[in-house]
Amino acid sequence: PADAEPFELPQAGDPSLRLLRRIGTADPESLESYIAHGGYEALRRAGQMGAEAVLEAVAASGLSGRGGAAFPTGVKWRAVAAETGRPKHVVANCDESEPGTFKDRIVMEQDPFAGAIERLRTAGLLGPDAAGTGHDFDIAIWRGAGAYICGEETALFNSLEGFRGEPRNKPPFPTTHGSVGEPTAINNPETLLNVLDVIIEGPDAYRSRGTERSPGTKLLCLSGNVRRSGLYEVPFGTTLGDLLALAGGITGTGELQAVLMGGAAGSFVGPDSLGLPLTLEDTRAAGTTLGSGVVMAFDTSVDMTDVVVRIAEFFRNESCGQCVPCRVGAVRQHETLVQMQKRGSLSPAPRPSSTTWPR
Ligand code: L3W
Repeated sequence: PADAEPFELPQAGDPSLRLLRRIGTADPESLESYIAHGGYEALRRAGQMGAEAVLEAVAASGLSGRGGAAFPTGVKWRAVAAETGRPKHVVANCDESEPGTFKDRIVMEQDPFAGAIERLRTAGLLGPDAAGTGHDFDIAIWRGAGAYICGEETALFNSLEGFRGEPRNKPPFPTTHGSVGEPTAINNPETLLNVLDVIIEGPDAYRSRGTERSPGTKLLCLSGNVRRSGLYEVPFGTTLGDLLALAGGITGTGELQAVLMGGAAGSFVGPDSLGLPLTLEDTRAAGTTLGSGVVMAFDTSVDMTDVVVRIAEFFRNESCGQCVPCRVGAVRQHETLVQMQKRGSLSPAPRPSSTTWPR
C-alpha cells in the first residue's frame, strides 16, 4: 500500500534477536566479520562434542522444522544417523516459493557464510578435514528454476538429479531414501540456523525462549497492510496482536479485516484472533498454522474474494500436473471461485432442484 513504510531490516544489536543477530551488525561479505561475530563457534563446539552429543542436544532442544510441517528435527537426524553402510547427504532446502515467504532469502543474503563456498574452501573450513574436525565435508549450491513444487523435498531431489520436478511417494522418507536414493537430512535453512544456538548455548538455555511445546524463536514474514512490512524474529508465544503492533499496526483503513497465516496453503484468521499466541500448539488448536512463517494482513478495504481467487490462480499455475486431483481440481477450483466472484458471493450457488436426488 502507498502509505506503508518501505522494508526495514531488524534493529541491529537488539538482544532479543537470536537468528537475526548478525544481520545489520556483521558485514555479510566478510568471513572475518562473520567469525568476529561468533561465526563457526557452533562448528568448533560440535567438533569437540562429537556426533552423539550433538544429536542429543538437538533432540533435547525440542527444535522442530521451520519449512512448514514442524517435524521434530532430532527425530529426523537420529533416523539418518541410524542408517549405516551407504553415503549420506545433508540438503538445505532453500527453495522458498510459498507466496508471502521471504525469511530464508533474507538470512542467506545478509548472513551468507553457510553459502560463501569458495572463501570457505580457501580458509579450510570446507573440504577435506573441514575446519579441523577430522571430517570431510563439502557443500554445492544447486539453483532451481523457480517451480513451486520443487520446494517439496522429494520433487527437489528429482530436480537435483535431473528428472522432472515431481514428488515421489512417501514413505520411504528422505531419512532412508533421499538424494540419489541415499539417507538424507533435508532441512529448512531456518531450522539449521537454530541448531547453531542449540550447540552454542545448550538445549536448556535454548528452551528458555518460547513455550514448553514450541521452544525458541520464530522468523515471521510480515506483509500486506502493516506499516513496517519485513522479517521479524519473536519468541514463540508472542500474540498475533503484539506482532502486528511491532510492525507498526494496520495501514489503509487502519482496521484489520483478516490475516493470512502460514502460507497460501495456510488459512485466514479474523480480528478476533489478535490474542492468539503464535505457537505450534495454539495455532493448531485454533485451526490455523504458522506454516513457513507467512503473516499477511488485510485491512477492511481489501476485496477478500479477489485475494482468494489470486491464491487459487497461483495453485492452478503451479500444479506440477502429476496427480489428477491437483491437475484438474486446481483448475476447477479457480473456475468456481471466478464464477462466485462474478455472482458477487463466495457462498456456493443454490442447487438447481433437478439435481436433488429423489427420495
Ligand atoms: C522420517 C518419518 N521423516 C515425516 C519428514 C519429511 C519432511 C518433514 C515434514 O510439507 C508443509 C506442508 C505445506 N520419518 C517422517 C519423516 N518426515 N514423517 O518430516 O514432512 P511432511 O510430509 O509432514 O511435510 P512436507 O511435505 O515437508 C511442508 C506447508 O509446509 N507450507 C509450505 C511451505 C513452503 C515453504 C517454502 O516455500 N519455503 O516452506 C506452508 O505452511 O502446506 O504442510 O522432511 O520427510 N516417519
